[in-house]
Amino acid sequence: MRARVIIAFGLLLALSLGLAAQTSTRNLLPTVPRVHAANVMIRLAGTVSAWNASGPVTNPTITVNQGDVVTIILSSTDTVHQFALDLDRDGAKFTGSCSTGDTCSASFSPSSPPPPVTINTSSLSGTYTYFCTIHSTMQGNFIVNTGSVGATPVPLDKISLVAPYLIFAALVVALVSAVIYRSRSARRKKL
Ligand SMILES: [Cu+2]
Repeated sequence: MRARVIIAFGLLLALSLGLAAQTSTRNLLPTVPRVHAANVMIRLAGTVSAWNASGPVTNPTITVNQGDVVTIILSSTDTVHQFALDLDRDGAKFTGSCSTGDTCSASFSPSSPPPPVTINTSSLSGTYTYFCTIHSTMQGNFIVNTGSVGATPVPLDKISLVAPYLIFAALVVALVSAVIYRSRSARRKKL
């Protein structure tokens, strides 16, 4: 009779331990944000009529996620061009030295492609204009999306995280109960 009470008590203890562990981890375990930042490479071929004039989409809209590091590889198919991104959105047009607050390439021709232009978008959001500082026909949008960056939490499978500990606790309780039961029945036999 006593043994049954002990075993029942052990099982109850294991159950309550499990419930306690499950409840306490519910608020302690953080959710893990998704990471979207990536290295993005864009190729723009300069032609007086448009960027990427020979491609399927001319003056293509460049869309990236905030946090992406964008590398723009530039080339020219005809004459001298200069890539610029109006980062401060002041709309200023210029040629040669880059306007303060913007990002530009060097001037380049078919025989002298410039070093790639790298744009870190971690503090950018919304729509910017990229253009050729020499030809007004070469202009497109550079869009930095912010919605999907680090914003989608992934819920953790909390039960599977604590399950090994619950099983261990239940085994310990069962073992202790069995030992107590055996020692008690041995003592009873002696009597
Ligand atoms: Cu140009």
